[in-house]
Amino acid sequence: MNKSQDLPRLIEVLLNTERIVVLTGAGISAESGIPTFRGEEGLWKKYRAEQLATPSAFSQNPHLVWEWYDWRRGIINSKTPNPGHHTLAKWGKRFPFFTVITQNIDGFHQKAGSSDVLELHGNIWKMRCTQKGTLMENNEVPLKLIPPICPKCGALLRPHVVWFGESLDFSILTKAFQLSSKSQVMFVIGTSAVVQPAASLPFSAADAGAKIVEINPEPTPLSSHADFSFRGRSGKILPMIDAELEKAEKHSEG
Ligand code: BV8
Repeated sequence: MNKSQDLPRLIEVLLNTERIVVLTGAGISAESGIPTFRGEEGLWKKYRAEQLATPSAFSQNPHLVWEWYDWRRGIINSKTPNPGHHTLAKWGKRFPFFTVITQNIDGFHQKAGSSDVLELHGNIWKMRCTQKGTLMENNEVPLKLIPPICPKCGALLRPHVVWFGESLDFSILTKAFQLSSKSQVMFVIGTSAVVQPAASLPFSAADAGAKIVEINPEPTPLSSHADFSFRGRSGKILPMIDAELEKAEKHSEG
C-alpha cells in the first residue's frame, strides 16, 4: 500500500486529534445521485455551470437560470444524504472541534445531522430579493412561478448562492480560513479543487501544520500536497475509515 493510503497511520493520527475541518465539493453528493459540475452528467441541456451560475447569465436570461435551479432543486428534493454525509455527521459528535466547510448548496450535510456547517456558496433552498436583499426560504418543487418574485416588493428573486465572479460572504470566508489554519487534520472530499477561493483552504491548513486527507476517485491539483490520498468514492471510504477508527478505539480502551 503506498504511503498516502496508509490507513493505520491515519487512524493513529485521528486517535490523537481534536480539531478537524472538512472541505467538501459536489463529489460527496454524487452517490446520492446529484450530478457533479465537471463530470459527464454535469451538463444541463447544452450548458455548463460556469455559463449559467453567473450574474450576467441571470441579468440576460433570469428565466433560463431559474429553470436550471428549478431542475436542480427537483433532483435534490428527490434524493437523500448518503453514508459519506452520515459519517461526517457522526464524527461531528465524536471530535471536540469539527466543522464541515462545504462548496455544495444542497443542504445535505445538515440533512444528515451535521450541526457545524459553513456554506461557502450559499444554499439552493434560499432566495433573496434583487432590490431589497430580503432573504427567504422557499422549498416549492417545482417552482409555481419562474422566475419567482419577491412577495414583499414584487421585484425579481435570485437564488441565494455565490455565482462565478461574485465575492463570497466575507465573514463566512474569514471563519473558514481561521478554522482551516487552526485544524490538526483537514479532510478534502469530492472536490476538483479548482474553484477559488475554496481551493486555497487546504493550503492554508497545510501551511499551519495540518495533515491533509484527500478522498476522491480522481487525482486533483491538491493530491500531490496531501499527506493521505484515498482513491475512491467517499460513500465507501468514509464508513471504512470510521469502522477502523471504532475498532482502534475499542482496542485502546483495552
Ligand atoms: C471569487 C454555487 C472574488 C452556485 C459555485 C483565479 C483564477 C481563475 C479564476 C478565478 C480565480 N479566482 C477566482 C476566480 C473566479 C472563479 C473561479 O475559481 N473559477 C474557476 C473555474 C477557476 N471564482 C469565483 O468566481 C468565486 N468568487 O473568487 O470572488 C472574485 C470576484 C471577481 C473576479 C475574480 C475573483 C466564486 C466561486 C463560487 C462559484 N459558485 N457554486 C451553484 O452551485 O449553482 S462553484 C461550483 O463549482 C460548486 O459550488 C463547487 O464549489 C464548484 C467546484 O466544483 P466541485 O464541488 O469541486 O465539483 P466538481 O464537479 O468540479 O468536482 C467533483 C469532484 O468530485 C471531482 O474531483 C470528482 O472526481 C469527485 N467525485 C466524483 N464522485 C465522487 C467524487 N469524490 C468522492 N466520492 C465520489 N463518489
